Amino acid sequence: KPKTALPNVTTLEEADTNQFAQDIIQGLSGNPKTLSSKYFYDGTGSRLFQQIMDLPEYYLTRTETEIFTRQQEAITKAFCAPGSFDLVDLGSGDAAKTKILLRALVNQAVDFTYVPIDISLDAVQELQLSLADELPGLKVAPLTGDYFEALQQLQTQSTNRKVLLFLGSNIGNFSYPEIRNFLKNLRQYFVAGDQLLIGFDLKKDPRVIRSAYDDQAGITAEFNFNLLRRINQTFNGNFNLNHFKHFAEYNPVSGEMKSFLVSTHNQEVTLHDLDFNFKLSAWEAIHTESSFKFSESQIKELAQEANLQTEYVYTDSQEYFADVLFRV
Ligand code: AVJ
Repeated sequence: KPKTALPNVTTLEEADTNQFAQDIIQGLSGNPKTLSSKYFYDGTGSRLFQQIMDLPEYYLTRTETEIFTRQQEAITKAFCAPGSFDLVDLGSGDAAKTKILLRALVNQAVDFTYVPIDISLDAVQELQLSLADELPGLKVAPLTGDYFEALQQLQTQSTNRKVLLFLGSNIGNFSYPEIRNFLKNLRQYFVAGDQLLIGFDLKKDPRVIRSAYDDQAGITAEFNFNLLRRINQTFNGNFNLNHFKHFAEYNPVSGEMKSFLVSTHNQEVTLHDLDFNFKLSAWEAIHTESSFKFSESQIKELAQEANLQTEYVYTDSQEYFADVLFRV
């Protein structure tokens, strides 16, 4: 793996490709077949996700942007206690929404360090360049890699109070057990007084939700297919992208939005570098992503179980999305 990081990006040691290989073999050997959505985000995947965020159907980004635009003062005031802090942005991506808060904090001359963490090195580097340009006074200490490895790294380099952002409904990619586990694991990196701002996509008209994951322009389908392209590239595979269909389905009872790649033929796929091959029947589906939607009471219940205090629930005018501020 090349380490072309800008000087102050910390690239975490990567057993990453091994993990990727292991996860893929396991997921494609199972029944039903699965691939983890965390592998969507290579350079191409990150760029496709940026296009998704601009789609008319993809309301999530617009609604969270509305929340931050209208309530930036209240939100940033709520972060500020005496003394400096680290604003840790888990899964920062292009940080378009975070920048609204960053600008507000910089304008208030608040002393803090911005710590973007992303699985995509490309995304972190692009972000770093854009921040140097747009907010030259800002202190930035980026990290890339697995969330918890990055947080561990942060432990060793800073003892500041933490305000952790987990925006954009990234938490929706976790199942309930995974969320419980995630919040429990996070606790190890926090002390009393630290805060978390988590973006949750709320339950709403199921058709609105479904169309956000099956847009007219087909960008979400491209995003889903890119996972196969990435696997082909990384492991010398022969997935034929023309032999799959993107399919997305929302279950309003569980709040689970599921995306699939459905095989249109009986086919056999080989990942040469892994010495791995497997069969797909006609119309067999690979489950590639779950994006959970929540009610406010479900959010509060999760917080209670994790022993987090719910400080404030910020929502948009349509109540499509909620950014919830918790205190440890
Ligand atoms: C980045 C996980 C928030 O689940 O809505 C967008 C990813 N997948 N369209 C989401 C995604 C398909 C997105 N998150």
